[in-house]
Amino acid sequence: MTLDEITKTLVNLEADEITKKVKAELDAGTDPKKILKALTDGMNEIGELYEKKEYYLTELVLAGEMMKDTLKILGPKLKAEEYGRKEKIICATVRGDNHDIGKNILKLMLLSAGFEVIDLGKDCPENKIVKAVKKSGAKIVALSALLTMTIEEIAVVDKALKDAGLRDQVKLIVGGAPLDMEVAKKMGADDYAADAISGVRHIKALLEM
Ligand code: B12
Repeated sequence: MTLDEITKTLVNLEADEITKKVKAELDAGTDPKKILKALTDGMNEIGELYEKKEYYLTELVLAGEMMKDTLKILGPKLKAEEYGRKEKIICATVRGDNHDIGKNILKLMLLSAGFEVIDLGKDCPENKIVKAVKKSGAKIVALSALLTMTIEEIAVVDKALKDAGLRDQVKLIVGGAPLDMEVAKKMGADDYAADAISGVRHIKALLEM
């Protein structure tokens, strides 16, 4: 079996097959990060099919569920690589936005790099983020925004952190399909990364590690 097959199984929405194939690939000794990349490629393809109106919302929901099932299996494998750096990172998807697959992948990559992750989930209001920063002393807030409509929520979080006098102690990094560095900065973020792997690299740089 190849990693291509994993991508295809996801794109073809073979829900009964995907976890079996991921398990088989892990048993064969494949790097879990490579499997994750194959799945992410599949989700991107599914996004394109949705844009072309070949797939509809039902397909998106099913793909999301399949992806979640595979992350349950891959998560512990990625965690096993942990080497014990315990900086805290707060992760959340902004208010109004229920897309959490990208955020969950970032979380897994951060865990596998040895960070402690405080996951505030999806559709997360700014006051919950402010409270978590206060309580944890985290130096990084990593936000995901997938909808054009929810980009503004980044600015809302930036302002809430400023109002609480916490903005100087945290760096705000954002990601998600509708964003780029320019938009991210306009919304008050300190940084942007296009994918979870470079996201971890950027976070390390923000922490000057
Ligand atoms: C799966 C999906 C869904 C699933 C989400 C399941 C889930 N639990 O997440 C469901 C079916 C629920 C859904 C619902 C909707 N969706 Co939708 N969805 C998608 C789809 C196909 C894939 C998103 C995804 O998971 N991609 C795979 C992950 C791995 O990629 P990612 O999220 O971009 O994350 C990567 C990077 O961006 C980055 N990253 C992400 N976050 C962060 C954060 C940081 C800090 C860093 C550093 C990096 C980083 O790292 C990740 C991994 O490398 C996209 C299409 C697309 N091309 O993005 C549409 C898309 C985002 N959805 C869209 C829409 C319109 C909707 C709905 C409004 C549809 C509707 N009519 O109801 C609803 C909105 C619900 C809501 N309030 O949130 C539009 C948004 C258009 C826009 N620009 O606003 C898109 C772009 C599809 C389209 N072309 O029309 N959706």
